[in-house]
Amino acid sequence: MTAVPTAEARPLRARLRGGERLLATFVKSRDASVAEVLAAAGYDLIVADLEHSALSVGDIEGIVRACDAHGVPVVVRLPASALGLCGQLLDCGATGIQVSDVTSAQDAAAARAAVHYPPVGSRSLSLATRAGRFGAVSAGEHLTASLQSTVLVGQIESAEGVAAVGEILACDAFDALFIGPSDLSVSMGRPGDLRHPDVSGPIETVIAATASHGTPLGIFCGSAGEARQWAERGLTLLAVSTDLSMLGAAARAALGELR
Ligand code: 3PY
Ligand code: MG
Repeated sequence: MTAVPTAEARPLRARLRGGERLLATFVKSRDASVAEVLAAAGYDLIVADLEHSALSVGDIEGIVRACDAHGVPVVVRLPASALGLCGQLLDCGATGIQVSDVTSAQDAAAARAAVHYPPVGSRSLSLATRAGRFGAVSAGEHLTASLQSTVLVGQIESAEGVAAVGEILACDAFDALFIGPSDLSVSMGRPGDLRHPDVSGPIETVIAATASHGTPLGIFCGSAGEARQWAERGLTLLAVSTDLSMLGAAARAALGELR
């Protein structure tokens, strides 16, 4: 049983941990119809972006509801400074949390504490929530389902995070790590130059560390072609573009043809 009233056929966490290739995209638009369009298109999961957007917790509830109708789970990406929102977001029915810029074992432990109930973490319990089926499940059922199905992803996107990837993996807090190439390129002093060895070298370090630890790895991809290349390298969680990037690209392409 899953923690939320969802049509999700096979729990995302099992698919992720099983090394299944998962195709995602980021959603930043506040209109849940946009997430619904993407869910209907067949993405394996939607990453709702609470770091680089105007989305609020209330928007996430609408996005989760829209995606539930298509059996598509929602993972919410947020900065570590917003870990206090994890309980509310999971109560809304989000399947997981993706924390940006994890740089230490302490960061990993804080993320785990924020998303899990005691004794694993410190999430507060209420069953008067979507996740608690508004009281239609017992506390015990909800706690068991949450522990089994809540997904936690940690982003590695700074020199500090790459240097600490071994200690982060050793915490076993995350179901997957996820490379943020843009921030990593800035952190390495090569903004936007993702192919520079100062950026590609650290990416290789993370690929090697996760492979030897047996932890699935994801990455943000600007295009389907990029995603294909990373898939060939064994990365399994492939987040391709964002709702707003896709809209902007389609709009510019149409204008380019007509002008
Ligand atoms: C980055 O590239 O920095 C990201 O966070 C992508 O999600
Ligand atoms: Mg980033």
